[in-house]
Amino acid sequence: MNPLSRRKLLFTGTAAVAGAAGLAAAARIAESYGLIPPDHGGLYGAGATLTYACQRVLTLHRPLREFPRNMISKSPFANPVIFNVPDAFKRSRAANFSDWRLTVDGLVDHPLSLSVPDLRALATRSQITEVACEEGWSYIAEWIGTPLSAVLREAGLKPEARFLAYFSIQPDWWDSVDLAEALHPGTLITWGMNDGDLPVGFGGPLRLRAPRQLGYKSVKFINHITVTDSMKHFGKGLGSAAPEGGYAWYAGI
Ligand SMILES: Nc1nc2c(c(=O)[nH]1)N[C@H]1C(S)=C(S)[C@@H](COP(=O)(O)O)O[C@H]1N2
Ligand SMILES: [Mo]
Repeated sequence: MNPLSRRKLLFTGTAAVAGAAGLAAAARIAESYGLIPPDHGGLYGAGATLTYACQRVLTLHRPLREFPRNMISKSPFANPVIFNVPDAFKRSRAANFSDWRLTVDGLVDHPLSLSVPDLRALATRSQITEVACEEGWSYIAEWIGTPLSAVLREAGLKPEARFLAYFSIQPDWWDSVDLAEALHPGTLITWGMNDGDLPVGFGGPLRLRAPRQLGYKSVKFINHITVTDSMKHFGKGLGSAAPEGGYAWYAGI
C-alpha cells in the first residue's frame, strides 16, 4: 500500500468509527496524551492530529522497514541541491569537512560539539531503507551512521524535552521530530552510504535519516540540533518549514 493511501485509510477508518462528534472526542484524547502535532492549527487541523495520534498509538513500536541487500537501488536519485549550498559549505568541503561540527544544545545536561570522527567513534548502525519523496519517487540504499539516541544519551535529555529541531547549513532547511522518533533506533545521523562515505549529493558529511517518515524529514548537511519543549518559537511555530508550504509536519509512512 502506498504511504498516502495508508494514511488516508487510517484517517478515514478512524473518522468512520468516530463519526463527527467522535472526531472532537478523539482530538481531546490525543491532546491529553500529548499527541497534538505542532502544525495542528493549519488547514488540515483535525486530520493532521488524527493521523499523527493514530500512527503514534498504532505504530510507535513498529520495527523499521528494512530491505534485502539485493534491493539496493543501482542508480539512486539525489535532488540536485548541491548547486544551492552556501559558501561556508564549499569551504568546509574543500577541507574534507575536517572542521564540520554537529552542535547539540537546548534542554540537555551536556551541550555537545561533535566532529564526524567523534560521531563515528560513538556508535555505528547500518540499515537498508527507502527514501520516499512526497513527489512520488523513491530509492533504497544502505545508510550507515550513529543512532541519534546514542548522541542524545551522551548529551542527556532534561525531563521537559519533547521535540528535537535540526538544522542544515543550507538556509531554510530545518525540521523537527518528537522524542519517540528521535529515540527510535532507526533514526540515524548518517555519515556513510552503500559502504562508502556519504556523498555530498546525498547529504554528506552528515544527514539526519528518519526512515519512518517521508524524504523531506531527512535533512541534508546538518550541523545543529536543539532539544526543546515546544516548537512555538521556531520559524512560524508549525514545527518545520514543510507545513508553512502546505505539507504535514508529521510525515509517517
Ligand atoms: N538540506 C536539504 N535537505 C533535504 C532536501 C534539500 O533540498 N536540502 N530535500 C529533501 C527532500 S524534499 C527529499 S525527498 C530528500 C531527497 O533525498 P535525495 O536527494 O537523497 O534523493 O531530501 C530531503 N532533504
Ligand atoms: Mo521530497
